[in-house]
Amino acid sequence: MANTWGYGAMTNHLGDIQNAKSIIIFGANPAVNHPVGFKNFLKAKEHNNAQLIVVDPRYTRTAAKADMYAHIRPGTDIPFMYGMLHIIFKNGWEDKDFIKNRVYGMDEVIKEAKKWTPSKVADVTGVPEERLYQITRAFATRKPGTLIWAMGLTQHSIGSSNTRMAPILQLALGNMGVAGGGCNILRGHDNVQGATDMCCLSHSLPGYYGLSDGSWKYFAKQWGVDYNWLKGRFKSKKWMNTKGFTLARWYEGVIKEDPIHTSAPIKALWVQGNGITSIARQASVQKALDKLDLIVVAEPFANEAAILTNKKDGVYILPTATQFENEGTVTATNRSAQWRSKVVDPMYESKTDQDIMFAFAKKFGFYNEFVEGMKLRADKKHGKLVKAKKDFKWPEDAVDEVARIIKTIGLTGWTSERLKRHQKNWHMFNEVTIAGMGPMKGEYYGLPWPCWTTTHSGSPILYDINLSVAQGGMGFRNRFGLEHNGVSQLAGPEATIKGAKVRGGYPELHRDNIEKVLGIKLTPAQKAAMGKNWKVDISDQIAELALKAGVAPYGNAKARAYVWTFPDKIPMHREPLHTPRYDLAKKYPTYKDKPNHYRVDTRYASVQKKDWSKEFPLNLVTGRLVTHSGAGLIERSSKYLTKHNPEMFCDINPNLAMQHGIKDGDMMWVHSPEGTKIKVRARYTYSVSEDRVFLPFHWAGEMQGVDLSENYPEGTKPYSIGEAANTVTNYGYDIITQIPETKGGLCRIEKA
Ligand SMILES: Nc1nc2c(c(=O)[nH]1)N[C@H]1C(S)=C(S)[C@@H](COP(=O)(O)OP(=O)(O)OC[C@H]3O[C@@H](n4cnc5c(=O)[nH]c(N)nc54)[C@H](O)[C@@H]3O)O[C@H]1N2
Ligand SMILES: Nc1nc2c(c(=O)[nH]1)N[C@H]1C(S)=C(S)[C@@H](COP(=O)(O)OP(=O)(O)OC[C@H]3O[C@@H](n4cnc5c(=O)[nH]c(N)nc54)[C@H](O)[C@@H]3O)O[C@H]1N2
Ligand SMILES: [Mo]
Repeated sequence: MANTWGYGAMTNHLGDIQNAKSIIIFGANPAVNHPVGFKNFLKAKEHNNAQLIVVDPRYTRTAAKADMYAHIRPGTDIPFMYGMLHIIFKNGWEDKDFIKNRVYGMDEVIKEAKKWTPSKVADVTGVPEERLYQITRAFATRKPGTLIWAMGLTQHSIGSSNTRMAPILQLALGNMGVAGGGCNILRGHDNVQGATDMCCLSHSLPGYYGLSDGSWKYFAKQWGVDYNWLKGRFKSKKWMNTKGFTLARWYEGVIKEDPIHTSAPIKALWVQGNGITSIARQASVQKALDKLDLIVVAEPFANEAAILTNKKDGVYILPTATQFENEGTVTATNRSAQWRSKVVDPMYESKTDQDIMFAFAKKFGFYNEFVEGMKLRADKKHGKLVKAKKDFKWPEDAVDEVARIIKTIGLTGWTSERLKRHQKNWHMFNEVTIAGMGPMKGEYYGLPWPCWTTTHSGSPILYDINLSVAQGGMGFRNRFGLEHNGVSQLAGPEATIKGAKVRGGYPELHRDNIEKVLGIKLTPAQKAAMGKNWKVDISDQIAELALKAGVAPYGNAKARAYVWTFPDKIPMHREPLHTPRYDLAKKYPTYKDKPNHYRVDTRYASVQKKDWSKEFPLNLVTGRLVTHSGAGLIERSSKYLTKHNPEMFCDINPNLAMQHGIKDGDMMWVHSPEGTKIKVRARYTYSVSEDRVFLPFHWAGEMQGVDLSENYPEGTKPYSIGEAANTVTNYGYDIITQIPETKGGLCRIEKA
């Protein structure tokens, strides 16, 4: 099970942050979580005197390096950003030309921003008016400015609105599509972007192709399997086009705490590369694990899913090789690919992830279908697939298959041959621009997507119309039709991409409009070979002809500030399901309960109808430590890293602690509205205020005061075990993505 908690990649890249004159960080702590990349932030300060602004409910190590810091109440970033927009529009600091030519729906945003006066913002967010004004002025007047976010914005019931709000702020300032600007989402694991792009998710096919008949048929062709065979893998056709459960709530499919909508309950769990103890609401996860018929964990350590469960049989741990014992590509946070070489052969009896999957496919009788796509090549001239070889070579043929199929985000140029060349020449690229030199001239490091053709440079900065498409320029994608409410969705006449034959905006290209849009005439042979649109064009002619005309195949449209298909057309503030300001929940209520979302009903209003803050008055913030990662098993299995953080703890303000008679180093209980509790050591710090506590989520192996040591197979127990923060994280899920509200809950504390 791969997982993708963040969403959105960097529009620019880490080196480009050095070009920024101002940097605003919402809910990210790169000094701790991206410490190597953080050097670029510090260089921007040193070289450009860039103003570093941090918005975080805790005074973090990143905040310690900042010029300005806003101590925000968790879950109130939307009011904060509307407050910024309020001041921006009032002072005329917005980029009017950019908005006119490249943005749809800003009027609605302006209307909403008017309501968020600084005094109102101060009341909701806890950030004083003067601080909001200082920050806004610094960010709006020192351009270009880059906007950074990570999990502090996403892990909320309004996470998807948060991640729309931030780009709106950048669109208003015209900070998109420029060096030193952009929305730069710092992603998590080294390959979380790759996992997302390959859609290790339940709602889409690889490359974000939707669950539609057209996509399935395209993939059947590209995989070299019969469409009907694929269909036959599902209970019925309906389920083929229906989203599955999310990682966040797979357990509902077993224990059905909320009503589910599926063809059959889940009976077996296969875990490959996820901690499981990193999922919110561990008590429910534990119940589900106990109830399963079968649990298989394929990974390098004794995954603590197998420890958490009380199940005594039907649990298998398959020793899996690490990245150092394997070869292939990964995708970085800025959409660029990296070839990774094997350091040593798989040790002991472990097998690589792909060999485990191959063995699985053999056992279940679909091995031939599973690997067939790697043996095919595109006959571009005829727009057909041909079988090129009897057997495949791993990983080259897998990489080439991805390049051949995934056109939506432009992976066509990511051939194994090119990516290996980048690895060999990684010293031939500029750190700040990632442009190649010497033999790598004309290419950007890792060919950041979209990399439209097998000779394209890659695109280091998305949506830059001042760069030719051949050098990585492009407009916004035309994804949502030509017009809405009578307003054109295409970019305005002044937003012509540099060197393009087509003036201003134009629609995404398909077989039926390409002649008209590009002003060309296709030969009958060209037409016959061409796919229906640029996303399924095996001949790659649409992309190649587009590039010849200096345009990107996906069109040149306006960015949407107003999304007519979402529950909130423009981002709206809604209080977390468990809020310490119940007075505001009435004014800014959450959503209505949502039926059948990723196969499970999700509660919103029915949770918020109770004032939980009476019993649970403290905000619960969870996050990361520099010495540990994710579920923490890897680091807790290291003697040396364990020494730095030997024990699970709770960061607590001394004044709050004293109210409960908790001394520094005492054991304390943290209770949650779920009726669960954890016992952890108190750590005094002023980095959290008296109204909130912080828990790292890197521990497992204890459950509500119970030590689970006995469940570790001999010799596998890590040097440190502890309570999981996720035993007390609250119910609550994002309305679009179902990311858990692990940064927006409440708790109560007590001396243990
Ligand atoms: N409360 C709270 N919970 C959170 C978060 C939070 O901020 N607060 N953050 C969330 C986020 S953003 C994320 S990404 C998740 C992270 O949570 P997880 O993804 O669960 O974290 P990891 O520990 O990185 O888990 C990866 C597992 O993969 C194993 N592994 C490593 N290399 C390989 C390999 O090559 N092959 C295989 N098969 N396995 C391998 C590791 O041993 C480890 O057990 O946690 C989420 N949970
Ligand atoms: N050392 C280390 N590095 C890591 C990881 C790790 O586990 N350890 N994990 C990797 C992964 S998978 C990911 S996704 C990234 C995550 O990287 P980050 O997102 O930086 O990680 P977090 O510490 O979970 O959260 C960041 C900050 O969000 C703040 N925050 C919480 N709620 C809010 C809010 O409502 N508003 C605002 N503005 N801020 C809020 C928290 O106080 C915290 O300081 O890190 C990656 N890097
Ligand atoms: Mo993550």
